[in-house]
Amino acid sequence: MSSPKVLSLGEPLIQLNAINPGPLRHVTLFEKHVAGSEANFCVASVRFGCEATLIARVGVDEFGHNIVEWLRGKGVDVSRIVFDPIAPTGVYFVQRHYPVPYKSELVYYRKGSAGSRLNPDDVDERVVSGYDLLHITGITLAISESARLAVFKALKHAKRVSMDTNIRLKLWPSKEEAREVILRALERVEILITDPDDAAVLFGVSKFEEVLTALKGYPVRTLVFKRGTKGVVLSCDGKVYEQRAFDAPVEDPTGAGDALSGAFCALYLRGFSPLYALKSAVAAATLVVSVRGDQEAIPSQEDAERFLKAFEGR
Ligand code: KDG
Repeated sequence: MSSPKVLSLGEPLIQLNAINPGPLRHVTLFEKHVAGSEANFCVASVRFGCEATLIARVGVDEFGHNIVEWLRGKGVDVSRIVFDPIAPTGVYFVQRHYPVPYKSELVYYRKGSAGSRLNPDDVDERVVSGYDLLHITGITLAISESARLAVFKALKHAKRVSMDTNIRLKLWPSKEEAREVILRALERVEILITDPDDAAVLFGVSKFEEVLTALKGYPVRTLVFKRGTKGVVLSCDGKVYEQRAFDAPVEDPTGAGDALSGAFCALYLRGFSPLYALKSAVAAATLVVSVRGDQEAIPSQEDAERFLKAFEGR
């Protein structure tokens, strides 16, 4: 049987990750990585056995070439990434363990970037309808009006849709606008990935059962609810599954959610049981948390199994 095909659209970014924890003003060394939520999702879905394509724009600059060459090397189909001659590739910095230990803060330099110039002309409806799953995030809905229109165009033609709400408040003019736009997109979503903070913005509630109730009236059949150190709860066709978080050192949690979404959606599409997909996805997220960089430690399915075996009974 051929591998399921997933499609995503969003802004790939260059990440400059602080080598040392603490406030960025005192950091002298940064490590460069390729990142961006939707690019991370594509890499994770390839690692877990799907084919993945990213629709995006990057600048005609060294960082743009870096992103395209890296993603191609990771097995992502980059044929729909446009080199935009007008604007540069976006970058962001990661401040780690400050002011909250075990958390990271993202500092963006991306306004007017090539990635934010994504627009409906980049989305070919016949292409979208040829994929098994379209994955969208709240980030692409936030970065510009044209990127938002591109997402809504893709939504019209997608067979099945997954969405990670990924509300980055720094990117939205207001919580109200985030709420209104993301709830509009939710009308097409079958697999929803979210967390208590985003649920509070969207539905005014933050407990799993309350979110399930709030979702009545939307087409969501699968809810992946990330609760950080408390683990993940999954509701799938009316059944509830739970996976605790694994105890592992935290270097930088950035990107862990994307590894989780990509791994879960890939295994789910491939017909594995919801619990197996959930466990493997939490294993992938744990490995990403334990290093700097969003994509380097995303495991293969086989390595996720080795991880789970090592943790069994601990
Ligand atoms: O989920 C990780 C992403 O947040 C990170 O790679 C940067 O895409 C990014 C964003 O917009 O925050």
